[in-house]
Amino acid sequence: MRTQVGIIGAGPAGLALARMLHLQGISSVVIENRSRDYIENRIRAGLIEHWAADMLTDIGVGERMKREGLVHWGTNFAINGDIHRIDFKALLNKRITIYGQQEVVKDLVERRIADGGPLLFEVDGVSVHDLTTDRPKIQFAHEGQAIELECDFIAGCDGYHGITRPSFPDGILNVYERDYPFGWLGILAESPPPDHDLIYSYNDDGFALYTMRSPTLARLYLQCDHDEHVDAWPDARIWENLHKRLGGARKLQEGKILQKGVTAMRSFVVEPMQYGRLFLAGDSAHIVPPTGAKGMNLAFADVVMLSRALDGFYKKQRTDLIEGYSKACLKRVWNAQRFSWWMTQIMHRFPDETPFDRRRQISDLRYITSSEAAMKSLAEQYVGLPID
Ligand code: RFL
Ligand code: PHB
Repeated sequence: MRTQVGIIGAGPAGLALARMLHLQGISSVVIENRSRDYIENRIRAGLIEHWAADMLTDIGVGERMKREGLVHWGTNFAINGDIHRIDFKALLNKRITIYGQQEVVKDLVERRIADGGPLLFEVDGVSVHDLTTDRPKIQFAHEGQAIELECDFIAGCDGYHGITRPSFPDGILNVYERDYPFGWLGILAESPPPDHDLIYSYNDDGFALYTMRSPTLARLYLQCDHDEHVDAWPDARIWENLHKRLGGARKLQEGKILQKGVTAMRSFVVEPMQYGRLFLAGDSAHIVPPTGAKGMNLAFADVVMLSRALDGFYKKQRTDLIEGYSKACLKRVWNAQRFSWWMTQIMHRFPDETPFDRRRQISDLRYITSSEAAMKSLAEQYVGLPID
């Protein structure tokens, strides 16, 4: 088997890259180790930045998002029940869109199939070879058959637990990371969202986030212990904490809980994001804590850069964009890392915090919800910096 770009992983990064390359007339093969059903139903991110929603429309996968996505021109911060809205429209004339990651994935899979594929699910034993030659290879098994895929380039879009990052030779990667001493318990509930916009709630009982998937479906998150099991959170405990941590800012209606999960909070970056002809994109190269809602958006930003670099290589024989890929991505990655870390550290309770820290957090929150300059700076980061 032979293709121009071998793409490992059918998450937002891999699938969006495949579509961009298709539009540029560059061939690719996408391989995914899970089933189609699994990747289309994995509940994760929900917030799409301003430029990313435009990009999805530009590449022809924005139609359902335009119909079903919930557009927000602002967001709320509650400080122990005292609610403040940051008005993105007035400050920047920009918006964010709430549309489930699994819906984006469904739209991209449908598009890929309509484009004629190939998109292979449930592949096994994936490994990469000859990365420093101009004919790198991916070996894997599919439907019981051993396959060697010869490529010009390989895109490692296989997420944090994938195989491409560990395939870098020893000594190449610098790792930068920080773990946080808490996690997020996330639920999906048949409950109307408590406000039209999201509410980030700072509370003495711990952080909570009130977001949504539709006018009748709430997506709700509670700060919980680092290694907590969902069994420690029966429904009654969840609702009690969700009411308490909203601090009376809004009323929350209880409803059936459809899904529960705990997510660890981590900041993680590897440098460089490339080795020979292997390029990492998305979660395979970096993880942000979800407080800033940047993970999927960064994955999209990486593949915009990669598709441009590959376009330059094939159409104009340019190698500078390919060589500069990692550097170009890391600028945005570190900006998003800083923002996500900052949002995380002003909103959460920390086990080693002092009364000084709590007062400092509140002071930060008061500033970003009252000063126009501070609100504008936060809004600019939150809706996402333009890709150029
Ligand atoms: P993915 O989505 O993990 O996709 C990687 C794909 O690679 C496959 N794979 C392999 N395939 C072949 N061979 C192998 N050896 C393979 N190993 C793995 C996997 O099965 C998978 O299909 O990475 P990608 O494409 O880089 O996308 C990144 C995003 O998924 C991630 O950053 C976001 O979900 C993070 N995130 C959020 N991001 C946002 O932009 N906005 C948000 O509001 C937001 N909220 C969140 C989040 C993540 C969360 N969790 C659960 C981690 C909220 C939560 C709770
Ligand atoms: C979500 O809707 O799942 C979501 C929104 C904003 C975040 C994190 C998650 O910061």
